[in-house]
Amino acid sequence: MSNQLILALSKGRILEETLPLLADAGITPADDFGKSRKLLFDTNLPDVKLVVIRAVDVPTYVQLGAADLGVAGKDVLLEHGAEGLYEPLDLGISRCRLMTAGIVGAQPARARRRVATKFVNVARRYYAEQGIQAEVIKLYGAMELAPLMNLADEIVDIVDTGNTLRANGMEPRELIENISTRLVVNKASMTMKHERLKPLIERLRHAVSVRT
Ligand code: PRT
Ligand code: MG
Repeated sequence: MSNQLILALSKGRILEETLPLLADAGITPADDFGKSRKLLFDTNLPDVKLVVIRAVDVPTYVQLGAADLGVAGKDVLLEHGAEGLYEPLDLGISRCRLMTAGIVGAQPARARRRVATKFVNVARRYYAEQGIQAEVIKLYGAMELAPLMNLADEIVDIVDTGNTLRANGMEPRELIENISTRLVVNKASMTMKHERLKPLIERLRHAVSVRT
């Protein structure tokens, strides 16, 4: 293992909320951050580098030790599975809910409910726990369209304000999980690089605690 600490960040909406939190913890990206197509960045701390990747890829990088730490939504972590990962800190950002949703007023008619989602593992587990027979259909986006097009009876998706559902004639049904963004750490790194990881995690913990 190298002497560097690699921190993997989820790009997109989580990144926008992560950067101020990192700044509060004394970690700022080098000047060229975001200006180029570069994906690997130096920071003000000589031993800390950042990679900015697709949110769904963060657990993979950290699990396999390509990154020592990562920032990822709990939804992504639930879907991916937590093997090889510690989750020492709830960063409290990008809060939302994983929910089932369907067309306003419609009752799921089929005995075997059709569910469209990108969270297939979460959905399979959830419906099994509820004792509901479900055929889970993997989609990569625009889940709200599936019931309107009669592709599915229900969706499992992220809900924040509920505006996206409402705009498509749909309503939230059951809450599956409250979601926020988490810090994850590779298990081997936590042991091998504990001396350098610990103060970093504590600075982040402090930055989170003074916000709430
Ligand atoms: O875009 P890409 O495919 O690369 O990745 P991504 O879609 O996973 O990234 P991005 O940037 O959309 O960030 C997703 C992460 O942000 C999720 O994993 C959550 O942890 C978190 N998050 C917080 C959200 C929302 N709030 C959110 N509102 N992710 C998505 N949404 C979407 C939701 O999918 C739905 O389309 O916003 C819509 C619902 O919002 P309301 O306010 O209309 O209810
Ligand atoms: Mg997106």
